Amino acid sequence: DDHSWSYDGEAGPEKWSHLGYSQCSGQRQSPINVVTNRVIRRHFKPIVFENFNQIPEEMNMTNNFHSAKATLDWERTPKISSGGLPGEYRVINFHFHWGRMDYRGSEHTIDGESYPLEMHIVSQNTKYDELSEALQHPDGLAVMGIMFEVSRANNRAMKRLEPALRRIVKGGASVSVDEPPRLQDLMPWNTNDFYRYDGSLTTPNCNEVVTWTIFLETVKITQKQLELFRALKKNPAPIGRNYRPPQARYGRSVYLSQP
Ligand code: B30
Ligand code: ZN
Repeated sequence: DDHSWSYDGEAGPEKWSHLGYSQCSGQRQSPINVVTNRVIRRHFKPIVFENFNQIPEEMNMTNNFHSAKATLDWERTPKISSGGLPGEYRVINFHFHWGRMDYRGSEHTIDGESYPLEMHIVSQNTKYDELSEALQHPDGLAVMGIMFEVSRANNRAMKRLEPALRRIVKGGASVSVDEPPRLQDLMPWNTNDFYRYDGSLTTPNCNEVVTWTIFLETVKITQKQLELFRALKKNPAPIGRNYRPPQARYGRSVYLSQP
């Protein structure tokens, strides 16, 4: 899972489409900047979360050279549906995007403002058996984006990831999380207020298959926890930053759902 693309220099985001990832120059790309006075208000039903309050049987944290990614094993697979989603989706992983400084890091921006960390919970439409198949259909994936803010308050769920993050500093490293948190505890309380738009994977091949949900409520993280992400390396340099800049909207609608 080492890559020819990167986040700066000759293989940076502006070059992805020229490196053979032609979909990265499409007209349904992610992330975007959400302009709050241009969003369309729409009352989607609440997103229905199934099995999000479960402790995973197993959680593995991997440094895949471009992010820290958690893969999970469950007794009952967490799923999301309703909430205007075009199907039922099962969670397949979560991972993070960050920067070198607190004023950058998130992929999505709100009125031009970045957050220091953005978590993506990636789900696959249950009508597709394989990820490779889901990546070929416009309703293939649903990703929920969660923004983090630095606070001195202790984030207990994130605390459970700390030992694993310390052990995956090296690119390619993968470890088991001893006491995995509930997915629910990594998420905001209020999941009824969210932005919604049609977009893509934010990394090559940039497949235009993602229904995006960005929650308005943020989650807190300590400075120390944030530094654990910044310490992760590809070989031998730090990953440093792993956010793609906002992409053009090309007339797409961005919805705000608030009950
Ligand atoms: S994101 O949430 O838009 N950042 C994928 C899923 C979600 C996002 C980005 C990518 C994805 O499934 N990519 C294809 C599989 N990847 C595996 C991976 O996640 O680690 C293979 C790859 O990219 O070539 Cu490195
Ligand atoms: Zn992501």
